[in-house]
Amino acid sequence: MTVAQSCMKAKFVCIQENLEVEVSLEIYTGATPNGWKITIMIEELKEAGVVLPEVNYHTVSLGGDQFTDEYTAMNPNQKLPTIVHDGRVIIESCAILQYLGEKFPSSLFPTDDRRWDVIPWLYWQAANIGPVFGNKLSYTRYITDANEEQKAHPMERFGKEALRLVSVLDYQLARHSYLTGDQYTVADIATWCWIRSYKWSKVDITTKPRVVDWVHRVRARPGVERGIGYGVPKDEIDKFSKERREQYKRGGGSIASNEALKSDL
Ligand SMILES: N[C@@H](CCC(=O)N[C@@H](CS)C(=O)NCC(=O)O)C(=O)O
Repeated sequence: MTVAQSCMKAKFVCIQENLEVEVSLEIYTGATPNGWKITIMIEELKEAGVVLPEVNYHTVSLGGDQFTDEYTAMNPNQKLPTIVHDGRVIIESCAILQYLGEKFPSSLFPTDDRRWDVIPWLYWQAANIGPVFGNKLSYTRYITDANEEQKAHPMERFGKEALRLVSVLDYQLARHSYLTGDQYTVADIATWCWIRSYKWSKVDITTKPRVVDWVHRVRARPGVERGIGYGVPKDEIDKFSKERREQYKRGGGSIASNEALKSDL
């Protein structure tokens, strides 16, 4: 759906004399760690009792939807997710989490000064966990245009750095129940989406029982259960079938190859 079409779907409701504009939330996402951040957030907001506008999902297939002119007009970075709300396009998963947290207040994102306990850890996820776990995963599972010798250095580099980040998470969890304090927030959602698939990226978190416990505690939340199911059959949420692993390998392989990198749009 184009941005213009999305905007046309906006619902206008007139309350008393004031014209209050209630616009739908258009979410462009997919079954990937960055995509699930948003589907989980929506379900967690519902769990928190927040009344949301109409939510419309649009699946972005990474087989090429991200490169279409329509999608690029919304998200020049050509990655998912993207949302459109109230005439505004927001890109970058963590910025979207912050936006939703601010627009639809709940305990997931403090709107007072305590937001500064959370925002730096959202940045930490975006700048560290996402890229490092993403690269570790690519070298472990996807990249086919490099041989084992060529892969050895980045594998060691991203493998060690991923473990260091897990120990940062463990340090935080030694002091409180969740990443930024005793309250579960958007920072947990963002980080959990990458850490929970540690077996797929082959980052051994099992030496950190607190981290493993946090992975299970977050997984047990009903909002997470529903959000993480986006684009995946229920019986494959925690363990992909052989066919899905092959499908992810093929898709990941073409995205991670140097061929896929363009020097301009
Ligand atoms: N920093 C971005 C990263 C987004 C990202 O890398 N998304 C992946 C899916 S998890 C993607 O769209 N990949 C497609 C591609 O690289 O062509 C965010 O957090 O939104």
